[in-house]
Amino acid sequence: AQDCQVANFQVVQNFDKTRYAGTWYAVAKKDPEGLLLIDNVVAQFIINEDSKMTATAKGRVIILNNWELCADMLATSEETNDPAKFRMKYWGVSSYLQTGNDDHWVIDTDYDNYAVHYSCRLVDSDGTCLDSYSFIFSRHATGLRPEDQVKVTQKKMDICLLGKYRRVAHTGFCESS
Ligand code: DAO
Repeated sequence: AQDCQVANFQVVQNFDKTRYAGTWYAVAKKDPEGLLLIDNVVAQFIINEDSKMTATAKGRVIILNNWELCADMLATSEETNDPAKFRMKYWGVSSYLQTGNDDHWVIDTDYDNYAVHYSCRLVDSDGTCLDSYSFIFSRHATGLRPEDQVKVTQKKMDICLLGKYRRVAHTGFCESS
């Protein structure tokens, strides 16, 4: 049987946040309960002078049931004893957007092409995840190379989320706002 215990999920070894920095385009996403970012999702990780990682994320959202806009999110991070596992405290530039504080794990990345970014918000009593979200990131808005797709599919399986992702379109919605 497959091991879906969150605590046993493998993350990238010797994670190098400096190489992870820069722009990532979400090409696929597994949504959490009460999703926020729908599509046109672009994340930017920045390492500041005190070596701390911060992030911005943009994406199309729908709030108040039918109000569509481009969300501008900001996040700061807190390190843990595993460099590939950190906590991200995030909030919207506009007050009507979500705030939160989630565990963020970099499951896999080659830094130059792809990344599998995972967050479990709620661990069940049996150790599996009850509410998670995950981004498949690419350095290119056009998608992943076939050779990276193979690695990403394996990782989706490893974190028990194969078949749970949807494609994230990039239409330029957040470029004008
Ligand atoms: O879209 O429903 C959702 C969950 C996303 C939460 C927002 C996180 C934004 C800050 C983290 C940036 C790194 C991806």
